[in-house]
Amino acid sequence: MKLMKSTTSPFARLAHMALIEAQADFEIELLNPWADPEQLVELNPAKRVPCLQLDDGTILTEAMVIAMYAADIAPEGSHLKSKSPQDYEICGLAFGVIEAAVYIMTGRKLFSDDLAVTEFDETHPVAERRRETMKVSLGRLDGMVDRLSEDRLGLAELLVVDAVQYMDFRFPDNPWRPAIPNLDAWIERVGRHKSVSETIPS
Ligand SMILES: N[C@@H](CCC(=O)N[C@@H](CS)C(=O)NCC(=O)O)C(=O)O
Repeated sequence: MKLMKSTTSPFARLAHMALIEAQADFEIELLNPWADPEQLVELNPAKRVPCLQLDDGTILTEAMVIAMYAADIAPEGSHLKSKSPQDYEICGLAFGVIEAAVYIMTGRKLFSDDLAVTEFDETHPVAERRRETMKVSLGRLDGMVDRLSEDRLGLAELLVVDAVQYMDFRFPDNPWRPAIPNLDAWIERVGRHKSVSETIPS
């Protein structure tokens, strides 16, 4: 199977990390979705990454759908298969952080077509709202670190890594970054996993 992704997308990263944790056999096609590459547009009407083409031609879109599929094909005992309401609580918070961060980047694109220009962040009340979401959610997640495993990565663990590292990738040295010492220390420790180290946003 083939995963279409970009190196920056946290949604695509979730799909990629989950497929690695599922020990799936897949290849990667790197592309820029904003450039409307033919192969992506043909397969995914949303023109977005991630997009996973299975060997029988089935097309899976949307990060959480691909993560669910990864959990289905993962070997018995994989942490991807262990899902509790407490895990889902973490998943929801972390996914919300990712969505809020991407929302701000999309706002920048709408304002100036330049992701480096921060006028949207500085002037639009919705940007402030999304920043608040990131701050509060990350603060809550910091208090939930003892629920996260260091040795076995499931959906909750992958989403938390993805959320924190995407925030740091897109908003480096930002003055509003909340203090999340527990999460920072935990991420340092899980960096040894292939699903984390081989998918760092760039
Ligand atoms: N809801 C989708 C969001 C995917 C998404 O927004 N991907 C972005 C990259 S971070 C993209 O491909 N953007 C191109 C576009 O919006 O046209 C998911 O969960 O997979």
